[in-house]
Amino acid sequence: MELSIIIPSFNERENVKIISGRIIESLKNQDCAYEILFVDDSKDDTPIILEQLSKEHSQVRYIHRENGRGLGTAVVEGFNKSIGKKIIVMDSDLQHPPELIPLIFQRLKEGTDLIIPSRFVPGGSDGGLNTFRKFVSWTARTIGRISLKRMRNITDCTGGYFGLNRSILHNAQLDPIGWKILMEILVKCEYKTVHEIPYSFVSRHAGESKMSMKEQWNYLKHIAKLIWNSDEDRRFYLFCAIGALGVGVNLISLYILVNFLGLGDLRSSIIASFIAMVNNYLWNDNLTWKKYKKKSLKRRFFQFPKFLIVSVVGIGITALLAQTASWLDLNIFFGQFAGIVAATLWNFKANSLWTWSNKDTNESREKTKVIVSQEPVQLSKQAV
Ligand SMILES: Nc1nc2c(ncn2[C@@H]2O[C@H](COP(=O)(O)OP(=O)(O)O)[C@@H](O)[C@H]2O)c(=O)[nH]1
Ligand SMILES: [Mg+2]
Repeated sequence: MELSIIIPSFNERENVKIISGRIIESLKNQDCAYEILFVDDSKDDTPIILEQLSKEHSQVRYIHRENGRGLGTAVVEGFNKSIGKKIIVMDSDLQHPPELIPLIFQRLKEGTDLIIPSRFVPGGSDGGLNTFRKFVSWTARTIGRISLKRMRNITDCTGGYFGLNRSILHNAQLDPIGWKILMEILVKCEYKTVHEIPYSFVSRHAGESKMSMKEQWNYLKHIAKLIWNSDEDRRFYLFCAIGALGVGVNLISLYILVNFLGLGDLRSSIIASFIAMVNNYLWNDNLTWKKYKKKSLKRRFFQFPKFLIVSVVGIGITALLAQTASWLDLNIFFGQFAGIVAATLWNFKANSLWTWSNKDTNESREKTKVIVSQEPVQLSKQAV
């Protein structure tokens, strides 16, 4: 089987027949064997309609789960029970135009691993949500894109419409909390190419949205879990947390040195900073880059000096930005804050590549580099 179209459904009695008809119509000129697999958790009579549909059309199949456990697990169940080499996932309420399926399928056949129809690339539109839902959706997407590196270049990383090559699922343990299965795939699967295609997200055809506050909360829990599961993201947040801890250690040390040991201000400040750097170094060595612990004594010996050099350059970057702000007559706190952000990024990158390089460990550094592309604007007319 070349293609499986997986459709999660929950109380979609008015929609399942129409979406099946539109999919069959859109694929009628394609010479391809495909299946439409509904994974249904409905409490209404949707399963009865699905049963009729599966009798009328040989392409339509469905699984009905009595005690369904949400949208994400429904899609994973669809992955496990479908047989197509290529997979397309879409909602059942017709907010995702089935007429885009041939183009998604075409791009998959051309060899792209993951295709994401996007509302937010030129030619796409997000007309199907009201202003409040648009705002909630934008906030959720922004939080996701800031939090997870793999989502940063993807404009529509929280949508429910996407296509993929089944092979990218092979080594991934998918265990989504809640709805955003695409996020789970983006973070956990091994893929090389992602391609976004513009499309217009329209209003639901019939029935009601099942989005709820609980799902928004699940989304945040899902992001936290993915950060913990993703080596590259977890390292960055651990590094930031240790940096924040270091500020505390620095201030407490300064207090002790000045008040209890009676050292002068300048000497106390320098020693306190040094203690904080040792503190940060030890935490990072044993936690953040634990996997990259150096085995050779010589490399270990040079590691702390490397960490110090990186930190000193970081302090220089902060000072430079603070000074620039003051030259430009901007608030010094603004400059210092921008400097801290820039220095944190520098420190993380430099420590990652230099201080804790993977030269004498067997760990390969990061996952494969991912190339993200978008459909050229002139082709956007094909989007519906
Ligand atoms: N199988 C299954 N599908 C669900 C569940 N919750 C929502 N869906 C389906 O997921 C899709 C998206 O849900 P929808 O309510 O339209 O959310 P919205 O588009 O964000 O307003 C629709 O096709 C729903 O029928 C669930 O618990 N199980
Ligand atoms: Mg919907």
